[in-house]
Formats: sequence, C-alpha cells, structure tokens
Amino acid sequence: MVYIRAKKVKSDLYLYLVKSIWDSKKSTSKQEIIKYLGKADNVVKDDIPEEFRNDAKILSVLASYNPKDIQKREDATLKSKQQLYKKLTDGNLDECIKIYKNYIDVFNIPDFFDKIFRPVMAKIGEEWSNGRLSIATEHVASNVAQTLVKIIVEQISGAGNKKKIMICVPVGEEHHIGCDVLESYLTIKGFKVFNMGTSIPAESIIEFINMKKPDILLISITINDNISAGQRLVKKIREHSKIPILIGGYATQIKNPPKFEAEVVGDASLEEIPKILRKIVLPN
Ligand code: B12
Repeated sequence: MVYIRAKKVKSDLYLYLVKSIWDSKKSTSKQEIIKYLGKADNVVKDDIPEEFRNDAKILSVLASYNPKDIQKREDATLKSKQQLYKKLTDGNLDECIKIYKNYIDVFNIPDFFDKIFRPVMAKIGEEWSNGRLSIATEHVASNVAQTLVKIIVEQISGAGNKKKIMICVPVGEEHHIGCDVLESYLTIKGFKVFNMGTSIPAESIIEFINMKKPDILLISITINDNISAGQRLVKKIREHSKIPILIGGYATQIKNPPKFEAEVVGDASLEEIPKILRKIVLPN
C-alpha cells in the first residue's frame, strides 16, 4: 500500500510518499520511502510520481495538508513552467529573470530549481532529442538557462557552517548547469562551495583537494558515456586522498546505477542533498 506520511521538524511539516511492506519473518510491516515530497505547504500534485498521481486517496490526503490554495499553487507552478519553457526557447533572459523572481516571491529558490527549472530543461532535452526542437533553439535555451543560474548564484551569499564542498565533472563532461544549481543552493545552506567548471584534468582536481582541503567532493555526471571517465577520476583521487566522494547527476538517476569507489546518489531533490552531506561531513 502506498500513502503519504507527514513528519514534523520544528514547526514545519514535511511529506513523504511511502510504501508499506509486509515482513513475514518478523510478522510486522515496515515503511519504505518512495519519494520525499517536500514541505507540506509547497507540495503539489506534480510532485507525486506519475503512477500514483491520480490515486484519489493520496490526492485527498495531499489536499488535507494544504487545503486553502493547492489549486492556486498548482496553477502557478504549471504557468511558471509553461512561461519559462517559452522564454528560454525564445532566448529572452529578462523575461526568465522575471519568471524566477515572481515564482520565488510566492515559493522558494529550491522549489524553483526542482519543480520549474529542472523539468523545463528535461522537456527541452526531450523535444530536442525527438526532433521537435532544433539544435539551434536548444543551444539558445541552454545558454540563457546557464546565464539565469549564474545570475541567481551571484545574488546569493551564505552564512553558516562553512563546511567546504568541491564540485567537479569528469573530463569530457560539458554539462555544468546542474553543478551551478548545486553551488547556488548549497551556498544558501551555508556551505563554502568550490565549483570547478568543466575540462579540469584529474591531476588539477587532486592538487586542488590537497591545497584547499574540502570536506567532501561532489562529482556530477550527465552523459552515460562519461561514466567510465568518472570511475577513472574517482580511482585516481582515491590513490591520493580519502576525501568522501558523492557521485550524482542525470547519468546516475537510473534503476541500477554503476559502481564507483564512492557513494552514488540517485535522483534527489535539492532539499535532500544537505541532509546527505551533513550525515557525512557533520556526523554528530
Ligand atoms: C542543457 C543541455 C546541454 C547543454 C549543456 C550546457 C551546459 N553548460 O551545461 C549542451 C548544449 C552543451 C549539451 C550538450 C550535449 N548534450 Co545535453 N542536455 C542538456 C539538457 C537539455 C539540460 C541539462 C540541464 O542543465 N538540466 C538542469 C540541471 C539543473 O539538472 P541536472 O544536470 O540533472 O542537475 C541536477 C541533479 O541531477 C543534481 N545533480 C547534478 N549533479 C550532481 C552531483 C551530485 C553528487 C548530486 C548529489 C546531485 C547532482 O542536482 C542538480 C540540481 O537539481 C539535458 C536534458 C535533461 N534531461 O537533463 C540534455 C542531455 C543531458 N544532453 C544529452 C546529449 C546527448 C548531449 C550531447 C551528446 C549532444 C550532442 N550530440 O552534441 C552533448 C554532449 C556534451 C558533453 N560532452 O557533455 C542527453 C544525454 C543522454 C545520456 N543520458 O547520455 C540529454 C538527456 C538530452 C536527451 N534527452 O537526449 N547539452
């Protein structure tokens, strides 16, 4: 059985979609989290995985946690997604900034990235790969997206624990918008972030680790073909350093992700990432 579970942290409620599994040996049932849905006030129907999205029980429980304006919020989320898709593919940066600002006036920055920006970028990639969007339009959209994230990152300053996080990609990986989004969000959360960009050889990454002594390294891999480059990078780092390493990104968001000499994070919302990091770098 699949249902919504709420967890209270301080004064806020957080929702999870969970599955109850019967353990016949212990004659008891246990709960397995299918997906973390987010802060109760902000969860909308789209956050429920497609296969459970039309389950009347789940929807009514969702509405009960957010009865007043769930429809209004859902409409606003859908509208922001449609507008962002249009303005990115038109190459209109100013309008994209406006959409971002209007959205975060009501919602928040992590939700902008998780619920608007990422799905819109996925749609752009899908339309490009099945020929409905030209390569030129996809490039215009990616460039505007990149600048938009840069502008958001520049506006953010963080204060907090100042644990140091380094983010990099294996050589050959040109996708870095995910790294930029991680940089902006983790900065808000108080981490000091070193975002290395693309085309940095393993030797320079190792040198940087020795010099700056980050508390953890995040490696982002988007293209399947870059997985082996990622595995080689981890292997080389491991010959010189015991730094904790997390692997994530589009290429790892599959059922059986490849093995690394490091921990692989599947699909995780932005809000889940600091929790995973804290467990590793601030275990107490
Ligand atoms: C923008 C884009 C580009 C831009 C990149 C611009 C840039 N500077 O980054 C350009 C045009 C350069 C490009 C090039 C290519 N691309 Co491209 N691209 C995309 C697109 C549309 C969006 C990617 C993106 O920015 N998403 C938004 C960010 C925020 O999401 P994200 O990267 O997933 O990151 C989030 C999480 O994954 C997570 N995360 C990321 N890293 C990590 C790491 C850790 C440790 C953790 C915990 C979490 C985490 O946090 C992030 C924030 O939420 C995707 C479509 C898609 N579905 O993603 C295709 C896509 C990734 N590209 C694809 C392809 C095929 C290519 C090309 C090979 C095309 C070509 N023939 O030239 C080249 C390859 C270039 C290379 N060698 O790397 C395919 C990949 C298929 C595959 N699985 O291998 C996709 C999926 C498109 C498709 N549907 O076919 N691309």
